Amino acid sequence: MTLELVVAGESHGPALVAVVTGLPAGLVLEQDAIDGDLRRRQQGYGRSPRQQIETDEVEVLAGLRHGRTLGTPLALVVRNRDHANWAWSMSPWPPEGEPSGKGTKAMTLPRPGHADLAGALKFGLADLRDALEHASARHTAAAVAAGAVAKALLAEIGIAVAGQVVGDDLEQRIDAARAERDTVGGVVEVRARGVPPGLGSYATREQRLDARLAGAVMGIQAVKGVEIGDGFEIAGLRGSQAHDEIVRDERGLHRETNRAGGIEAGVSNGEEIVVRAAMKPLPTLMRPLRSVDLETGQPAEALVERSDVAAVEALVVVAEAGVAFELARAAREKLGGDSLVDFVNAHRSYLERIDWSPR
Ligand code: EPS
Repeated sequence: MTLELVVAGESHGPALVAVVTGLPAGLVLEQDAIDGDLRRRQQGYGRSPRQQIETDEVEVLAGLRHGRTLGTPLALVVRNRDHANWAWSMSPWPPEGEPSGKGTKAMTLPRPGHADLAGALKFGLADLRDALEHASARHTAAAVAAGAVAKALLAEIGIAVAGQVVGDDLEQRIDAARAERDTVGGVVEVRARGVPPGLGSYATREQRLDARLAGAVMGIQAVKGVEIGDGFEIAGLRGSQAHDEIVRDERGLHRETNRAGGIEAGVSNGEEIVVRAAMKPLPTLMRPLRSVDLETGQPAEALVERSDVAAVEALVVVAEAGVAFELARAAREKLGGDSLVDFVNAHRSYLERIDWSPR
């Protein structure tokens, strides 16, 4: 039993669609909790005017009845309100009538750092819009909706996932960059409390929880680095300083430090899971970098279009969703169960066997 997620959707298409399979039956979902995370993702300093057009809300098309999962594929939809302005350009079927609205001209000026050039070459595209639309970070709205579902499942076994921006100078950096028509990135941290020892496995590379979380977070648009625990700092320490000594108390076997970020040998060790992600500065620049016009082959400046100065605070919510989904997936693999009751009971009896309780 495992959890899977597929997201379909283009940034200016009609909607984003997330399909989640592998949920147990009987999980209660709260629309407000999902919409709350969607709203958090839209907020944050440095976002583009696009966020004033969108009011992201989840619609459920399948897999839920009267607020409870059915144990069948769950289909979540987040509509793109901006699609109304792109209806001709982003029409799924050949558009009728004269071109109108936004995006009617082919894009041929790839932006360094965006999907434009790699996508055009890989898929043989003449209009870069065919590459950037699905690659766009707009897509993360649907992943956040799925992540909120994963959080609801994790809450049933006492796991809570929360993130924050690392560093306190983000707003100043954004103001300074905006004044110079530039962009910034940043670092975010996600922590998961209540994760029992034993999620993930060293049996194969694919099962290692640290590799899976790194993949989940690196798979988010604009993330270029991932760290588990004190990952990079540990490299410069001695072994005697780098590891977390084992002690026994009334909660079972625990650690007094957590340099490993809650994972050893690809398996959760019962301490808080700590994942950090480094986000690159966004690639759509109001003072564009050098590029080449793919239509003429001549040097040119990269495309300039509406964009964010930063989306670091949005990444907090998206990274929470990625970590939550992967932890929920690992928990489904470990605990199984077609109904939520089976899943929760399996968790309880496992904790009894290992004599462990969360901090
Ligand atoms: C993005 C470009 C901008 C961002 C978008 C990601 O979109 P637009 O071109 O419509 O202004 O706003 O992010 C979102 C729409 C969102 O909801 O996060 C990009 O090129 O990746």
